[in-house]
Amino acid sequence: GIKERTLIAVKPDAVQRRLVGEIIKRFEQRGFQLVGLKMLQASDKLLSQHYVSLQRKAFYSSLLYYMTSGPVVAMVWEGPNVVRSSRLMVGDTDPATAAPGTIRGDYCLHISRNVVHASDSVEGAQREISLWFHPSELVDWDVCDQKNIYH
Ligand code: YYY
Ligand code: MG
Repeated sequence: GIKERTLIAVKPDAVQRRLVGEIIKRFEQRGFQLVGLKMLQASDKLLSQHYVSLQRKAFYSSLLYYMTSGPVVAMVWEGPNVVRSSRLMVGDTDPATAAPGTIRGDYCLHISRNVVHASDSVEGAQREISLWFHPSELVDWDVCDQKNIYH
């Protein structure tokens, strides 16, 4: 729906590489609406909940080490089909096969340092947003020129 929301996180490698503004810019310019934003040092507890489905993967411990190696910028973006559109904007999990023009296809080379997280389903997005944000941290606001973006 039009009020669909997703969790986007700028990972520690991208924060270190000063890509925060570039990543925010792409979602802003696409027309999506920012409804939550914070920088944090993510805890092992938060990341083990966030990546619960990957606990048995060989790369899991190195993934948690990387994701706790420095601050993350967590965001909630809202708009029509934002979950699917943001996955397309982010590109394939493996930057080696991410299309040029996507965030991963433009800014990284290796799957273990792939700069950004995007939720992969509407239900997954709701679960992840509730892990990363308290409801009071999300702002329900109206875009003044919405008629220019939504039909
Ligand atoms: O949703 P997405 O981030 O594109 O991929 P997931 O399959 O959910 O994996 C999460 C995260 O784990 C991925 O962004 C990088 C890392 N990872 C890895 O380091 N090596 C793999 N073979 C698969 C995933
Ligand atoms: Mg995923």
